[in-house]
Amino acid sequence: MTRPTYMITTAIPYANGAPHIGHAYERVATDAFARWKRLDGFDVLFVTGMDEHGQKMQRTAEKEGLTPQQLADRTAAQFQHMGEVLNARADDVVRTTQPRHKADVLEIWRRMEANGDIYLSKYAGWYSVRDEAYFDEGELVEREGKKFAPSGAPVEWVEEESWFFRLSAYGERLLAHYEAHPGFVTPEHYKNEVVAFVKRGLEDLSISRTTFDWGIPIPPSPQTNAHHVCYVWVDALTNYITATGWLTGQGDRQKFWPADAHVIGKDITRFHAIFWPAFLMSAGAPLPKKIVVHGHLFSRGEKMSKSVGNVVDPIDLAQRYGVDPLRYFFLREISFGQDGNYSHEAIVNRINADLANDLGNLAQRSLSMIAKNCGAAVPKKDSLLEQDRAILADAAAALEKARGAMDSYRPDLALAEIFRVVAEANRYFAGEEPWAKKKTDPARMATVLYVTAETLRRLAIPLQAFIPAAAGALLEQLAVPPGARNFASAGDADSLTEGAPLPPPAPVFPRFVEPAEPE
Ligand code: ME8
Repeated sequence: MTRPTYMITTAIPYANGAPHIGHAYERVATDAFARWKRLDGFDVLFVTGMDEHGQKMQRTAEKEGLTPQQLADRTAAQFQHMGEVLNARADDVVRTTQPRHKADVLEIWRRMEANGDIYLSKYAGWYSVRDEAYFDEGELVEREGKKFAPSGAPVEWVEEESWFFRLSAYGERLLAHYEAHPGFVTPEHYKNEVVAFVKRGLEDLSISRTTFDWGIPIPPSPQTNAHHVCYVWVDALTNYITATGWLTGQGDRQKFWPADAHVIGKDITRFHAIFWPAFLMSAGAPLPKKIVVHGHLFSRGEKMSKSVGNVVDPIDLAQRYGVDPLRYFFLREISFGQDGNYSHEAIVNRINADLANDLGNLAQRSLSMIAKNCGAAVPKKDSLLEQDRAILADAAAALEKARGAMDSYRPDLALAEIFRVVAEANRYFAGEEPWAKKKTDPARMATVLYVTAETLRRLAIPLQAFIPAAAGALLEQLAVPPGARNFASAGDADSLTEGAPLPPPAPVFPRFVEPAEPE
């Protein structure tokens, strides 16, 4: 039987600087969605990439005394390292300087041109290099006599010959698409912004530049002698389809297009929900199914900035708190789709309250009792009482509720549901007092320990999407074989086998203890 496919992507970060916490957040969230679908039996393609062309790259490289390619190589290695450290490696990394990608960009260009959507003209207007975006006069904000993009980036006046894309022709079709596919942009409020922008009327988009050369060259045309390079957003957005070979009909990943979800931050919805679908419509390619928008992360409410000195290296955070605790913090603390805050206190609180106290203690207490009192094997259960059946049913239902939350791209709600049952299981364990029954009713003690261990198994299976190493370690301690750790094995039929030997227990979630002040 062929498994259903599922393709998910992150935005491709600009290759002009090291990864920051926003990149880490996006990568971890996308990884959790990808892992979830894999656990649920899908054939998953998880793609990330690097946005390596454009004026911003060229300028940063000049400042650092590197070639743009050297800068791109250095940054690509940093992002690869981040993916490894965060246990969030993608199946493919599309770098926009790769030959396979250049071929795809030329192909999408050719198709859009063949469709009559590309013409030569002159651009005169405002450009923000930091956003790599054009802005109308009306969108700019003025401060101290200077003009800035809505993002706060400076803008400069650009006047040059340019190839244009007939974006203005796509307004109605885009609105019809949003209407017919209500979940196309999620959450809803970002969709409303997109719809409002399209309704104000779309202007044609300049899609080539002549005043610098760090980009994909547009093939010569009898209409001009100027050397044009592709506008970096046409180039960058095309990465998603490059990963599948769909446009050029190459490779064995074509079945993954259209992508199921592009996960992006809120600052780039216009490019993903307006420009990209219009390019694809023009090129005769199917549109991605969903644009999944996340908010931005702030350090105690403040935007990260080099001048404020609050830019944190995600690798440092992973070393300080641990990879799974950091992943858990990102996914549980931030309402996906909203902006969020991070601080040392908030991270430590999540680690100690949820992971160490609730899940960690339950696992450790029950598993060490089993090791001591049940011959280091899965306990034998007696007949189940109502409360036993209730907690097992609750754990089974948590997977279904979490699946609903993950279908809506809400990892925070999925985790809230799983940890609600962790809290229930703690109450069950405390209420049943298995330690007190060791002498008086050993059969009941064994049953309670069995039920607790089985509840842990049911919860650890979905937790693998979020905290893969720790959940894996827990399943290891429960002697669940690797082939039985997916959602299809989470139910009654694959319950723990009584009498199966268990490895010695080890703590999975240590508490975070503040390092002692140096004397
Ligand atoms: O925009 N919190 O690259 P980028 C959360 N190259 N996410 C954040 C964030 C923050 N503080 N800051 C940025 C680009 N992001 C383009 C993308 S896609 C075809 C091209 C997110 O390196 C941001 O919203 O500036 C985006 O989704 C991603 O990080 C890469 O940002």
